[in-house]
Amino acid sequence: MSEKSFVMLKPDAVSRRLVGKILARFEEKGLQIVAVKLLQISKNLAEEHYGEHKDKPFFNSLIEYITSAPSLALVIKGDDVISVIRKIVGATNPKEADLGTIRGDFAMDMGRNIIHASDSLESAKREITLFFKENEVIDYDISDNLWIYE
Ligand code: IDP
Repeated sequence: MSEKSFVMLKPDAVSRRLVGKILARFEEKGLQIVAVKLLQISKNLAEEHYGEHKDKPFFNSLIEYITSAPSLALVIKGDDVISVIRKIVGATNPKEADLGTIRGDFAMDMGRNIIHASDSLESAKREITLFFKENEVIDYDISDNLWIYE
């Protein structure tokens, strides 16, 4: 069964013009973009999205970074999409992320790690609802899914 994840290209990814390269990795893998939105995240939205980290020492700098310039919010669909995307994205610390992952190939610093991806189906649901209205997620089928899935 196809599941959905929330993915966000953070301000450094957009400002460094890496959007095309990053989206190509998801598309080439066989995943499907079902929603996309360029937005400058407000302080309120950033604080809600990262609510679980509010007591961490890096929280304020994280909010400042995420709200500093436009981000690209996405919903991506596919089988086992949460774990497949987390593998493509790589470890939180880009210096430790494997080469071949997005963070491993494009980033250097925890505080500039260029991309967010949901860590569970539960958080995906919460994050999709935070960033998108129901009618902004387009649940279409494409015929080449037959060449991607058995
Ligand atoms: P994740 O993005 O890989 O799921 P989380 O632990 O949920 O990692 O942290 C959320 C975000 O907070 C990270 O992507 C990163 O931008 C930032 N962050 C996490 N730990 C640190 C830190 O130690 N210093 C600076 N930023 C951090």
